[in-house]
Amino acid sequence: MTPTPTTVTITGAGGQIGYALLFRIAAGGMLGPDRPVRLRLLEIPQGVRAAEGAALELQDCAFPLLRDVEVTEHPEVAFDGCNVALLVGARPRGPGMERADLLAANAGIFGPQGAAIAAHAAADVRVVVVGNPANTNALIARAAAPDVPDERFTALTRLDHNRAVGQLAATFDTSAASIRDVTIWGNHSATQFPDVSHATLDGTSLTAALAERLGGHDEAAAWLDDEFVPRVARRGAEIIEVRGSSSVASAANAAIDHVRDGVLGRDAADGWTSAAVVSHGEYGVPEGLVSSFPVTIDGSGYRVVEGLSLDARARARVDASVAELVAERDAVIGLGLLTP
Ligand code: NAX
Repeated sequence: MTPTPTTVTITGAGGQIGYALLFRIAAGGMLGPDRPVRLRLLEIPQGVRAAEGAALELQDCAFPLLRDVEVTEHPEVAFDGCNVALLVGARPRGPGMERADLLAANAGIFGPQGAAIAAHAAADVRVVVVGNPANTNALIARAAAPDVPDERFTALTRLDHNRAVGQLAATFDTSAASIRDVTIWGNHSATQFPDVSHATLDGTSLTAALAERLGGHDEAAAWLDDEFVPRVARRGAEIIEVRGSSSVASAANAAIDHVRDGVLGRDAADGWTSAAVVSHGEYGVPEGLVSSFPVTIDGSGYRVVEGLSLDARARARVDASVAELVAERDAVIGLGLLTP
């Protein structure tokens, strides 16, 4: 029997990340080789032609798993029966735009999209917010959909996670598959904390291996603070500087990893990964914030890995990033766009 197609909605589908996502999703790279997909592409009027062009190219690929593609400007059409929503389209920061303007412009996008998801999506909908400021946009979408369970709303920090793993693999001259249990804590911003204190390299302590490689624990700590953490946190800026354009294929790849793990599950032997999920107070992160945590996957989606120790250095860094999330949330409340 042919499985029922999964409806995948992509907002901002006419943009760069949208273009990098669509073909991999239609080819089965996100939901596996057995699940047919229906694509719903949501755009604003300026982006519709680009999305329509991508839809023509999708047709020209003759993907066996692709059932149909619809381009629309209407959230209620885009989210009708949606099982997986990738919220990519967002308002970028324009010249002279203050942070409050940026938060307000995005609240005006993600609030109505959250409400449309609540009203029209399938009961099992799962949402990942990619568009920045991703954590707070997810918080706003989530607040507009109070009847949808918390765990269905997530924001993407998998790109930061993958960047951290990639840096470590290069440092140890090994495969990314050798590295496990790295964590991104906090906000998808320069304050994020890429944490390796529980990470392993081929099953043994990564920090011990680092100390051995760099000649001592102080040297390892200095490398983590002065090179690794800033490099991962500023990788987006580095890509723009070198490539002349922001991260696109790596961002799409991370979004696909995020959804695939959340929907299909993840081999326990592969350890945990990172995702921004709604806090229930874990690690002292205020309830309701969408913050990045170490996560595993169970039948209903992402679950925070609890009980990990945080030393004073880690605690201070997590607290700083969470303080930024609190400030973003409070700014949105101050603008009257979110009820406390
Ligand atoms: P583009 O500017 O290429 O594409 C954005 C698309 O969104 C445009 O086609 C635009 O018309 C559309 N759009 C804007 N408002 C919309 C709305 N209300 N409804 C539907 N569509 C709308 O940007 P792109 O490079 O694709 O990046 C998209 C977003 O991802 C940006 O906000 C970017 O900052 C964010 N990123 C997030 C990352 C993460 O790890 N969370 C990493 C990559 C990226 O920086």
